[in-house]
Amino acid sequence: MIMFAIMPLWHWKGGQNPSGIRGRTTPQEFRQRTERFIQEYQVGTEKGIPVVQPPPGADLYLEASMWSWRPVLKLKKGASYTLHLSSFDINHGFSLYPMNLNFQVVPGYDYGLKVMPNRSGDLRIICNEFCGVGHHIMTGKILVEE
Ligand SMILES: [Cu+2]
Repeated sequence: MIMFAIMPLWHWKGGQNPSGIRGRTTPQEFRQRTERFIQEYQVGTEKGIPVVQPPPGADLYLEASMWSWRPVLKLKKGASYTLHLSSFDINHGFSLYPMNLNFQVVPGYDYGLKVMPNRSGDLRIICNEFCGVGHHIMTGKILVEE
């Protein structure tokens, strides 16, 4: 019974489960939103993927689709953002390397996470949900600057 009581308590007190903002969307709607976000903040391209540099506090849109993450995000260390994740086609998994962060990315759902990068460098996004023949090449990038 103690363990049973600890489970919900740990969700609020444990600090390891971010309470995200979950909303409904459609793949088309989320793609349009992502494209608008890219148009607004694009600063370059990397291997055909747009690189965006939004200001601190901005809403970030990251779309997973077979087999890429779009766009590449350039963020500031210590600034807070809301990261919106969704998929265009099937279920994918967002895993941030080398940090211990894992989220399901599901089509039709917009999962908003409050994020604040606490180290600078080059972070890789890896898909951790098997999604077909291109699964192993499905990597994305988040660049964090000082
Ligand atoms: Cu995938």
